[in-house]
Amino acid sequence: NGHGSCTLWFTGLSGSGKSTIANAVSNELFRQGINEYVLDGDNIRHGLNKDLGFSEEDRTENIRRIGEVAKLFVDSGQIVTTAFISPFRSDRDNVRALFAEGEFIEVFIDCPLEECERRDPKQLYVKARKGEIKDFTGIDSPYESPENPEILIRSDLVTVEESVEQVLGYLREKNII
Ligand code: GGZ
Repeated sequence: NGHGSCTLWFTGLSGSGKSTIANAVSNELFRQGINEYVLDGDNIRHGLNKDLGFSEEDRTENIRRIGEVAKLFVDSGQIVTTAFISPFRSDRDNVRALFAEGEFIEVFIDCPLEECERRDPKQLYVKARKGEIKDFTGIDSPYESPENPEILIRSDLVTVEESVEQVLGYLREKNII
């Protein structure tokens, strides 16, 4: 079908812009006629993973299953974009190990916690600060930043359009699209 396949694995805090940028990338790939799909909380946590919560064990299992699903998409020749916090480095590295060299592209949506908290579109940080939500990433549950992401986007400093161009530029440079 004229293009390569890979996983664009977005990781970052709640409110960092993962879903927004992932969906904007997806729209642009679709516009270019590329076979692509986005996995996010809406289609995974409400279905396949609706038995899982936000304990460390459940997050690890969440990411493990999503990794296996992403692998199926890549085997079928598509570009799959995933948008999950995926806070633990070891979980992300285990997913990376499922893929051939170059097929797993870690996209770190790097946004300071203060900015995520300022945005707080769903008022989840407010609730977490009050103790109404336990184990909230960045508040009372850890986020382990990627050490060597293939792509790093400072989403507090660049626009969504610039972020999309950064991702597409990478895919072109690697001759995936
Ligand atoms: C973090 C939580 C939590 C807790 C509910 N911690 O901003 P959102 O709402 O739309 O994105 C968050 C989403 C995180 O789910 P993931 O599957 O991406 O997490 S992980 O990769 O860690 O498994 C947030 C909402 O779910 N949410 N409770 N305690 N985010």
